[in-house]
Formats: sequence, structure tokens, C-alpha cells
Amino acid sequence: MNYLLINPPYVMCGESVISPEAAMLPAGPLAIAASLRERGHQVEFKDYVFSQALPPAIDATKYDGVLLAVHTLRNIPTAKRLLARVQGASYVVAGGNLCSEIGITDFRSLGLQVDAVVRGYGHGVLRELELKITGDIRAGRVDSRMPPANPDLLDDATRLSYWSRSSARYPIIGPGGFGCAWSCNYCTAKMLSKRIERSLADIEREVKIARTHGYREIWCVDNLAFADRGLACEFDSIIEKEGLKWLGMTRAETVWATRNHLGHFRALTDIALGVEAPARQLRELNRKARHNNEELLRQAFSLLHQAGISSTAFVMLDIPGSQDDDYWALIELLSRIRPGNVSWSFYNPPASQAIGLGIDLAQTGFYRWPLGFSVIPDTRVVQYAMIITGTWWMNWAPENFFRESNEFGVEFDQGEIAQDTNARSVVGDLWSIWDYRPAARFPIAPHVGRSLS
Ligand code: B12
Ligand code: SF4
Repeated sequence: MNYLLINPPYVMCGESVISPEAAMLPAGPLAIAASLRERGHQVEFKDYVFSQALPPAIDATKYDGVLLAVHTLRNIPTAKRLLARVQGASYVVAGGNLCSEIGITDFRSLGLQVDAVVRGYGHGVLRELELKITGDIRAGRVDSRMPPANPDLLDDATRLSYWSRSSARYPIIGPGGFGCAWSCNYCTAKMLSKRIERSLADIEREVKIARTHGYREIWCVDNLAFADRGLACEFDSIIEKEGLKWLGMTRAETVWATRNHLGHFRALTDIALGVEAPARQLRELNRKARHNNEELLRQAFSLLHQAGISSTAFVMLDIPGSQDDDYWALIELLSRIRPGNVSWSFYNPPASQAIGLGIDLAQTGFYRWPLGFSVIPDTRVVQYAMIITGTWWMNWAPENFFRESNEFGVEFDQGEIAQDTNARSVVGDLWSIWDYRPAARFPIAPHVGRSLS
């Protein structure tokens, strides 16, 4: 059969696609394409992340199916605009991370006329695609075999853009496998799946492909890189043999369980752990996961550092109902647990909640602006992000607002940030990610030297 797989842009402004300065290979969609090819199908992969504009029309009459990738809710507006240009498709299927949260009914309510939605991991449901099954397609069980993503499916310019804008970092599912062994009630990242190991042979093939394409670092995107410490060590050896480095994320508990092996890792450079703001609301959100176990986090960061592995704390800003005090409590928490780097993101509500609230998805962008869940003004949330990263936000200066310095190393000099940048790129360092574009809802002009409080 003959398929067209479409990867929509991250964000658009008017008719222009905003080309991200930092991006990652779309490993999931590329893996689906590779899986279909392994079954003897033809797949054309059209990636619009770095296009200047969308094509006026996409003729789909020669394809047996059009596959639409949707990473998060923030992609819905661009996916919708692309789909509106697809003409003559006989079968349209959406898939991707978002589809672990929402299915066909929600897609249709958002105005995306698709025939089917692949829920959760998609590489195990190819038979259903061949049979043109409609509605919600759910895998009975996640397949441990997933062929490596194939960057050769991208045109040369797009492949080069991904390479250059990813700091030569390649995302793959590694030793932690698919899904997650834990079950935190608020979480959708486990992709509707208990933890399933991925075939080590496939992982090894993928690492080799990454090296062949000039990548120097593997970003292990597993929910828990240390879910199995033996496999994590094997993964490390594979990467070392290829002359590459890797980084990943996990939970503090698994760092503790791996403590006697941490010194054996040769190619591992950084481990990230979730550290949320100790806001009352988030404590409630995390009640079951007990993510705020401060002593465990402190020990985990310390164990990593003793083993010569750098660390990153993932923190979330704009948490529902959060206030100034919550933010400063977060800064104090960080000063006690002492991570190496800090990487923040803005709170994204669960997709169904965002749809229910009628959030204007076209305005949410990618890392562009907080969605306004905290009690304090958006501008101040942005100021807080600036403190964590030690960098200005698109020419904004936090003049007059921040007068204190504190133990975490945040220094202010006459109202301006005076500290080194400390957040990792791609997920945290947003001012280097987006070109500044004024937007309708956020008429931001560069306000150098103006107080935003
Ligand atoms: C790498 C990554 C990124 C990269 C690359 C994204 C990309 N286009 O590939 C970057 C850094 C750019 C990114 C950005 C964002 N991300 Co992200 N990202 C991830 C991460 C770490 C791994 C994704 C991955 O590669 N997985 C491995 C592949 C194999 O799995 P997969 O992509 O899910 O693909 C499988 C299935 O989904 C399906 N599938 C995928 N595509 C398609 C297409 C079709 C047609 C079909 C049928 C099936 C299918 O089959 C694949 C194989 O089984 C996940 C966390 C995680 N561990 O999953 C977060 C995650 C998905 N991201 C998340 C978020 C919130 C974002 C941002 C919104 C962050 C922000 N605040 O702005 C942005 C949105 C970017 C955008 N597209 O607009 C959240 C989503 C939470 C949610 N459910 O809303 C996650 C779960 C992290 C988290 N816990 O917060 N992200
Ligand atoms: S451990 Fe992490 S990925 Fe697993 S269910 Fe909890 S929050 Fe989700």
C-alpha cells in the first residue's frame, strides 16, 4: 500500500510557519514510517516543521491512507490547517503522543475530520491500518520490536535542519522501554502502557543509525531510563562502543536503586529528575506519586554527582493556583536538593481539560507563553522563568522587580539578572528557540529596561 505521513509544524503565526531554532527528530512518526516500510508498504514522509508556509493543497488521491502525526495538544491548530488542505484522501488516521489522551470523538469535536485515531503506541497496530479500521484503534499489547526511526525518509534540507537544531542530539526509546512501570494518577506520559522492554537489537541498530547521521549524543526519551539497571548498563556499553554519549530522565527512586552501579556508566552524561514546585495544588496533584520526597531527591542528585554524572531538575511553572510564595519555595527547594541544572516548562493541562476549558489552542504556541493557570500575572511567570535560566526573555528585562539574591545563586544587579545561563537547551532555553513574533493575544513589543511587574 502507499501511505502519506504528515508531520505538522510546531507553531504558525498567520500564514507563516515559525521555524524553531531548536527541534528534535520526530522519532515516533519516523518509526511508524519505518514499520510500514518493513511490511512492504511505500511511505512518503512530509515534514513541515521547517517549511516557510503550508502548501495550498495536498493531493492525496494516489495514497491508500494519510497518516497525521500529533505530538501534543499544541499541534492541533497546525494539524487542522494541514488537514484542511488534504484533498481526495480515502482514509485519514491520526496518531502520536496526544492520542494516548484523546480519541476520535475529541478529534472531531476539535474540527479534525479523521477516520481513525491510533491510541497509545502505534507501531503495534499496522494490521489495523492496512485493514482501514475506523474509530479508536487500540493496541492489545505494545510490541517490544520497533524498527529504528529512519531519518533518510526526510528530504536533505529537513534532515540537516533537525541535525543542526538538535545540537546533534538524537531521541530514542532505550533501556527503560515503552510505557512506565509506575502509575501516577495525573500522568499521561506512560502512553496507555505498562513498561515493555524494547528489543536491544533494535536499540543497537538505532544507535548506529544515529552515529551514521552525524549525531553525537543520544537523548534516551524513556520515562524511566533506569527502570532496569542491567539494561541501562548494556545500553551505556552500546553507546560507548559507538563513541557517543547519552542522557536521559528517570525518577529519584530508580537512581537510589541503581546507586551501586552509577560508577560503571561510561557514556552517560546527564540524568534529569522531575522536581515540581511545592505548591499546595501540585502536592495534591502529586499525592500518589510522592514526587516531592525532598530527601530522596537530595540523595539522588548527590549520588549522581558523586558518580560524575551531571543532573537536571525538571520544574514546572504556571501551576494552577500558584503564587509568588510557591515560586520562591521552589527556588529554596532547589537550593536544598542542589541539582546541576534546572530546566523548566509551563504547565500544560490534560488535553481533555484544555478542550473543556475552551483554551484557544491557536494562541498557545510552543513554549511561547504561560497558559495563565497561576494566580500571578503571566508576565511575572515569565520573569520567574528568566531567573531560572538566567537569561532575558526576548529582550525583556526584569527591571525593578527582583531585588533579592538567594542561595541558589540567583543574583540581581540593579534589577537585572546577573548570573550564568543554567538551563539545558531544547526543553528549557526558550529565548534561543523562537524568533520573536508579535501575536494577537500577546502584543509583546521588546521592552528592554521596562518593568513588567
Ligand atoms: C522528544 C519529545 C519532544 C521533542 C520532539 C517532539 C517531536 N515532534 O518528536 C520536543 C523537545 C520538540 C518536544 C516538544 C514538546 N513536547 Co514533548 N516530548 C518528547 C518526549 C520526551 C519523547 C517523545 C518521543 O520521541 N517518544 C518516542 C517515540 C517512539 O514515541 P512517540 O513519539 O509517542 O511515537 C509513538 C506513538 O505516539 C505513535 N505515533 C507517533 N506519531 C504517529 C503518527 C501516526 C500517524 C501514528 C499512526 C502513530 C504515531 O507511534 C510511535 C511508535 O509507537 C515525550 C515524553 C515521552 N517519554 O514520551 C515528551 C512529551 C510527549 N512532550 C510533551 C510536551 C508537553 C511537549 C511540549 C508541548 C512542551 C511545551 N511546554 O511546549 C512541546 C510541544 C512541541 C510541539 N510539537 O509543538 C509531553 C506531552 C504531555 C501531554 N500529553 O500533553 C510529554 C509526554 C512529556 C511530558 N511528560 O511532559 N517534545
Ligand atoms: S513515573 Fe513518570 S512517567 Fe511513570 S507514571 Fe509516574 S509521572 Fe508518569
